[in-house]
This record gives sequence, C-alpha cells and structure tokens, in this order.
Amino acid sequence: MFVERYDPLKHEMVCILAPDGSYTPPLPPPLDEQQVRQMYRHMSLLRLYDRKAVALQRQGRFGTYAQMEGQEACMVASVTPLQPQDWMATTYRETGAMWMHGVPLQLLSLYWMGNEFGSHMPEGVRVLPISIPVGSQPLHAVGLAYAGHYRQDGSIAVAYFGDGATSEGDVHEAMNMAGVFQLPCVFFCQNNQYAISVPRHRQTASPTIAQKALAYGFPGILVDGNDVLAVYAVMREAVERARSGQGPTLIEAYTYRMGAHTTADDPTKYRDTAEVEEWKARDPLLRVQRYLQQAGLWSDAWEQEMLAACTAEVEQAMAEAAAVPPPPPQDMFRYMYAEMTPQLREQEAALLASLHLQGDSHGAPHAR
Ligand SMILES: Cc1ncc(C[n+]2csc(CCOP(=O)(O)OP(=O)(O)O)c2C)c(N)n1
Repeated sequence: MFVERYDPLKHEMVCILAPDGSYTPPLPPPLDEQQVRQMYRHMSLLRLYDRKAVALQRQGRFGTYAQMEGQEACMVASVTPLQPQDWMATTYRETGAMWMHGVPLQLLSLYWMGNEFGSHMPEGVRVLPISIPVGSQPLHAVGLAYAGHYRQDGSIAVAYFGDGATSEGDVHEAMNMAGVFQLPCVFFCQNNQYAISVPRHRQTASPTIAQKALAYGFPGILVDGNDVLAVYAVMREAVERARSGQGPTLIEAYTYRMGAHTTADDPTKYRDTAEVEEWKARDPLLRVQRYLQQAGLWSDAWEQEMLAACTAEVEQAMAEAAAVPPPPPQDMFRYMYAEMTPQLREQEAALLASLHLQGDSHGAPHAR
C-alpha cells in the first residue's frame, strides 16, 4: 500500500517513471506496455486539443479557455482506474478528465464556445457540469459519495480541485465530512504550483497539501503528477480503498501548469521563464515517450500516424461543435432555475431591449 509506505509529512513522493524514461519495475498492475502506449495516445490527443483550443480562442471561436498543458498525466491516469458508475466533480481545467470519463469532445467544445448545452451530459455519463466556483467540487463529490454509500450501489466519487482551492473553507468542510462518515471519495488535488498569480507557498504554510488529510483522519499521499504510471498506481489504490469501504484518500498530484491560467491571463507577469524551462524537462508526455523508446515500443512512423489520427479526431469534434447554431442570448439567463426569478426576467428583458430583439420572455428552456 502506497499510503502506508509514503509519508507526506516527510515529503515522500511516489514516482515510478523518471524524467529520463527509466522506471522502477514492475509496472503497476494490471498495466502492460500496450496500455501505457494507449495512455500516451490519450495524453497526446489532449495536448493537441488544448493547443487547438487556445488557437480557436485567439480567433474568437472559443470563449475563455482553461489550458491543461503539463497536466495531461493527471487527466488520463486519474480516470483510468474508474468505472462507469463512478462520479466525477470537476473544475474548468479538467477537459481531459471529463473526456476520459465519457464526455464527448464535441460537447466539451460546445461548452467552451459558450453554449449551455455543452453541459448537458449524455445519459449514463456520471460527470457533473463544470463548476467554476473554486473549492465547490469537493462538496459536490462528498454529496455524491454519501449518496452512493447510502444506497450501497458500489459507486465512488472523485473531486478535482487545485492547490488554491485548499484555502477555501468548503474544502475543509468536504474533507471533514468525508472523514467522519468514511465516505467512498477520492480528493484529487492537482498542485500545479499557482492559483492564477498566487504561488503555492502563499497558499498554505503546510509543507505539503497531502498531509492535510491526516487531520481529517484519512490518508494523504504525494505523487509526481507528471508521472502517468505513479498517478495511475496511487489513484488505483485510492479507488480500491474507497470502493471496499476503507474511506477517503487525498492525493496531491505535484505538477505544473505550463500555460496561462486561462486565455485571459499573461503568466509572464508573475513567474520566471527559467522556472517554466525547468518544468519543460519534466514534461509528462516526453517521459512516457522515452520509456516507450527504451522498451522498443515507439517509432517515429507510429508517432506520426498516431498524431495524425488524434488530430483528425480533435478537428472533427471541433467542427461538429462549430456547426451547432449559436445559442440565443437569452440562454444565459435560463438554466440556473427551473423557473426564472423576477430579477432574471427583468435582466433578460433589458438585454433584449438593448439588442433590439423580440423575445419569448417566459423563461422556459428551449427544447432541443
Ligand atoms: C470562490 C471563487 N473565488 C475566486 C474565483 C476566481 N478564480 C478562478 S480560478 C482561481 C484560482 C484557482 O486556483 P487553483 O485552485 O489552484 O486551481 P487552478 O486554476 O490552478 O487549476 C480563482 C481565484 C472563483 N472562480 N471562485
């Protein structure tokens, strides 16, 4: 058990795949080399999607977009051990994790294009709509975990959040309740070193985030978040613990946000290029590529073919989303409540008047 062998108080971090591609055998079961290749493909697709999304935002075709570059190992490996009945509560940065758990890329693209229907999850896909309020996701996940526990339906819930979120009272409440009731919940904190411009050391005086779990009465574990094998192994253990009634786990995935906070921000204002360069050497994709090369499972031709297939998949999803007619401006008022409040009706009427539009201002959601 990793949670017994690695002590967050001593800053011990689980790492299986070193940045040079060498690894500590054996591979975490039941992963074989073909599965590692598949994970590499998923990570590559996400990087392509991310870069293309930024390009579309620059062209005015996506709204504000939250990049995940540098965090692809977390996106892929945190979801691989989950089962379809498991729930996921995510922030704006988990496009990759949501896709891994069954949300189509078309739908995610629709969301980033500002269409409310991008949050309309397909039947059976247990992913909550993206929740922007920082620190809200652990509360949602704990509620879902409590429901799963009460119904004994075998599901668990995963909360995604960042290092910044750990300063929110909500995260304390969520972890406290999960500990008291020993709920089947995994708290997956991606410590990407910044909360917009606030560096990790200004967020908490605690040496690690993982150690905070100890105060709630459950294990916390620090893992190299740029190591897809380590994240997978640690997450798998946490999921098994949750499913078998051993309660919650807090995972601190130590990683780095390579891009901006969102397309609305300029990270050169608050962090050094030297720091970014240092993290480039720990690129999560590069180390899997090196591992595959050393294992004789990689070739340039395979990579080119794989990238071409991923590019086609990404482009098709984005084209399908772009082909959906733009939503009417009234949509921005319509989906918070089943029935719009008088204030929202008033705001909608004011907007329509300013746009010189006629509206069916009764607040009923469009059927599509
Ligand atoms: C309750 C709340 N306060 C402030 C914000 C504005 N805000 C958006 S993202 C963010 C930083 C979050 O940082 P972190 O939790 O580390 O996640 P990251 O964005 O790095 O993935 C802030 C302060 C918000 N969305 N919600």
